[in-house]
Amino acid sequence: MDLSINLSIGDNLGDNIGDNVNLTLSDGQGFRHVVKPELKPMSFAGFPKLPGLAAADSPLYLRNNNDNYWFEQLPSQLLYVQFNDVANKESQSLKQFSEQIQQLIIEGEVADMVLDLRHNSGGDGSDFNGVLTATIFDKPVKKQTLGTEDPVMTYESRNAIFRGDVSVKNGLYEFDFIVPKNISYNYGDGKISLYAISNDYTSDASGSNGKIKIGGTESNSLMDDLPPEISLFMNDTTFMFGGTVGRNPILIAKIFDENGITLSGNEIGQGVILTLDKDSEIDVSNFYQANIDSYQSGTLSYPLSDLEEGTHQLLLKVWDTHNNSSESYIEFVVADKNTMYIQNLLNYPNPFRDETFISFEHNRSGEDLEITLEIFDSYGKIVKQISGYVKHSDFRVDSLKWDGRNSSGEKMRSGLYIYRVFVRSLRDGAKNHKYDKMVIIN
Ligand SMILES: [Ca+2]
Repeated sequence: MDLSINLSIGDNLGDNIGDNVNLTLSDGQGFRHVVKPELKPMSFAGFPKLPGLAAADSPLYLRNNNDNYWFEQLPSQLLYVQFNDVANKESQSLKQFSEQIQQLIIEGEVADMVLDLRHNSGGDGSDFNGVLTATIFDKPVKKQTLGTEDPVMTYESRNAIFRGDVSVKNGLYEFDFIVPKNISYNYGDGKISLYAISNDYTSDASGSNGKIKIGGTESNSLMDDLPPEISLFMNDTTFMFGGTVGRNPILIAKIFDENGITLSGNEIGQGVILTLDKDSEIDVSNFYQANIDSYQSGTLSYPLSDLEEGTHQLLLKVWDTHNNSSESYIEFVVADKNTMYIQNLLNYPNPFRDETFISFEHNRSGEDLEITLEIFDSYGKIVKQISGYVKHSDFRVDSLKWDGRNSSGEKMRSGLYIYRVFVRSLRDGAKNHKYDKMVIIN
């Protein structure tokens, strides 16, 4: 049932307002009921004011919690002491405060004492166990914006020298790192930033110091001619070169160097530099993290987004702290999940004499596939066709075999042959095919 309410007010809101206000109720069947409400004049003299609160004393333990320390003498010679922070006050040093309390005790003014530490967050952290992330920054440098959209602006920034995780055991931690050769050599204030979180994620801690001296060169530094080792993957470390991914894959780089790597440099291009499809270089150093308790090995996880379908090339360049660099290259294919994609088609052995096995990978694992293998001679004439089905196909299909005989069972001569694999999904009919060549040696 539709029910609507319509309130209409006449144009003249004068003394006769009661004649002009109608409340109409109507339903979907056209039933209407009009109510003329009885109106009363009203005047507004502002919102009511709350009565003033009585000045009541807070309980003792909630008073002056921001004060580092204070006391109050209570009846029956009870001394209440709240001790919130071990830090001197301007008005009274901690030493003076404790002397004052001592004096009260000596003078016999105090029979009992309550020492309230409930607002004291202190302690030495010896019960803290977790992971600490440390970042070391070089001295600040002045940089300028490009000024392509807005006027050129000068700003200060710091290059990170090291970023890594270290385990905290009973409140204690230590970590090593190598200062890269490419820092600016003048002495100045570097910065160390620390953040720790406990193993059970219930507490954290942080701190920084912007007064650590960084600069100069080390003449006795260890020799290092070995560039960093890099292994590239897409999404996870089971990825194979040339594999298929979706449109938003994550680049994973496992990196090792005996002396650690350089995160970013004063020289353009010294850092962890990514080049996608031979396009411009991107400094992705901020996405690198040294492995826990190690300055030598670490992982880069860099999300790529909105990639076009097709084959992409990716190059990653990494510098160690001794100015040795290395590059690693990977190719991958971005495919729409609605298309059938075939990759890594090959036959083994090749060349072959008696039989060869054909294998390929695709993006439709788990689906039922119809597969047709066709063999052509070097003139393009079809010599053999083999068809079959694969139920719940794996990512890789390697069950196709050819014995080198044509459809009449005759052994084919030595030479080059072309084969085509045609794959169709029985789920949605998506299909594709791929050619390659094989050689028979008799
Ligand atoms: Ca090295």
